[in-house]
Amino acid sequence: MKKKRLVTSALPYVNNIPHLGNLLQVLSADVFARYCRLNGYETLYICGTDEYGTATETRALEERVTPKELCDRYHRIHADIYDWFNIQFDNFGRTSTEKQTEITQGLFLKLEEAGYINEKTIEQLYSEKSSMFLADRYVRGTCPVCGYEEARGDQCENCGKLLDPTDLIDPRSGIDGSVPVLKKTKHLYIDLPGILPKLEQWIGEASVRGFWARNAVQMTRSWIRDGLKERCITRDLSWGIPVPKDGFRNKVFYVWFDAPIGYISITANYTDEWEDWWKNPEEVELFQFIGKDNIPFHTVVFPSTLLGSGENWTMLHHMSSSEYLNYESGKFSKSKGIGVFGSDAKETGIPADVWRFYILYNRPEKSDGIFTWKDFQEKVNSELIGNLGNLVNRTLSFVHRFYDGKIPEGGSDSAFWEKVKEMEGEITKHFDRAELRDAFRKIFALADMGNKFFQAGEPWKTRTSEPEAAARLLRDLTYLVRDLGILLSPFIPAAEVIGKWLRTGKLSWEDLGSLTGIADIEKPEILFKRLEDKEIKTFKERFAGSQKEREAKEQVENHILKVGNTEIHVSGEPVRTNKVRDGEVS
Ligand code: B3M
Ligand code: ZN
Repeated sequence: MKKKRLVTSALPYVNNIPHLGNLLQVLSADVFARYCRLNGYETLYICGTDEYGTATETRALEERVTPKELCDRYHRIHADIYDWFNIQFDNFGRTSTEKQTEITQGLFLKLEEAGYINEKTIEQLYSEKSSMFLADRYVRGTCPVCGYEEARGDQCENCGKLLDPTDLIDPRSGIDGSVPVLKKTKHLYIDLPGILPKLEQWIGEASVRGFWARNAVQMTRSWIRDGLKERCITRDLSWGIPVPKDGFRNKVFYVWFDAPIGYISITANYTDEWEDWWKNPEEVELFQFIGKDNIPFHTVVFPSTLLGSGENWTMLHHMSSSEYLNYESGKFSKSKGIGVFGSDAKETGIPADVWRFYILYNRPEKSDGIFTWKDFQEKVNSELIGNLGNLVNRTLSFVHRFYDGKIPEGGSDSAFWEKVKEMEGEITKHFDRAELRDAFRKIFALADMGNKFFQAGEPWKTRTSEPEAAARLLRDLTYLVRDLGILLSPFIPAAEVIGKWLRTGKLSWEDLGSLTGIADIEKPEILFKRLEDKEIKTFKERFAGSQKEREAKEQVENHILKVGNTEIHVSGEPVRTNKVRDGEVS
């Protein structure tokens, strides 16, 4: 029996517009889920926005809106961008829902019942002016190491040293500038060391059975080796899930405690049968796609929550944790606004599938990857167009033109098909292990083999000199083109058009390698357009520097002044109000 496949990608925070590095997760999971559906697995792909926490609350303060309004706005932006990239979620939900509260509180109560929740009193910096405890990063002061005066309580951005807020010299509140005082407060901790024996046993088995990515195994091991400590799961905030326990009712759960539970609640908001997915480890395999910075939360913290609850949860099967995708010479950065953002990609006029092609062709699986405009152009022109597009086009055009669109009758080249089937088997194996980059590259190798076969067969000559050989060649190649359409469609949904040209109806993985089912074809069109030097040069300039710099440039060029959240033409007329953007908003 084929197990059902539950696919998730990391739930993006709502306080920013996603850049290509973030898109990588959502896109990878989409490719995998599309593959699973095509290959007959009952599949559910779940994602959504991660909405609670300090970052949202502060951002809302800055933008002078409520956290809820902020989340509504960014949830839409995320949903629209993913929609443009043709991401086929079964549900793209959010964490700020009733169900999330219900399930999170339920898990907490189970953990408490099992004895895995401890209470501790700690001293924390408190702003009397705002009547609030300050999250570490909202305490500012002078770094004790390098003397930088704007150091944050969790880390000095100047010298990189990790800090405790109480280490800062002359600490002050980053929210209101007042001098904070130390005040005693009680917090709840999840007893990770207590759960550790169960966790270790589970990791030992699951990491092998689910062939976790190498970085996931290494990082998980080193976290445990460095000694698991109890983790605080409560915060003094209002934007979050209330803690259902006397003495803590004015606190909420820490965002990383509730965020992964979002996968479950987003499913529950989608279907009442959610337990068939999440409490069904016998029949369901959970595949999770995340960036490497989120590994321990998915392999240690979240599994501990589930194991500690004593309930029968569906646990992580395969962990697909990608490396970073860098931009030109530096890092993509949401906070600095560097790189190409989801919204920018759309504005270039380059189709979503071309972006999908390059991001996935370059998917950083074993080491960090890099996005450069030059490489983007080269790969698109040589592989997507020069190799794949060329084979599809020359084959189908030839059939259309010289065989009147009818697939020529005749045998097939068995040596060729043996090789094709061998490669298709390998590609399917890569897909099943979520080795998407390897799968993708091998598909292009298959197209390359097709091109060489075409070239060597010289059908433009043999069509008259050896008509049977030419007919066999074109027949073989047309079926290869169909296979390529199937294999590629999870990556590039536009490839589904190949099925339409071949008039085959909906294709599935089972059609791979088969030599029946095509009778006559439509006239093919060009799949993708080349990227020209001139446009690449323009994009490179347009997307240089940070979003803020670009915006300033644009404003100067357009004579726009920005006042608060409203942009005003120097003529005095407001042009865009409340435009959401990355980086600082007034
Ligand atoms: N929101 C971090 C991020 O967006 C965090 C992931 C949550 S996954 C449950 O990168
Ligand atoms: Zn410093």
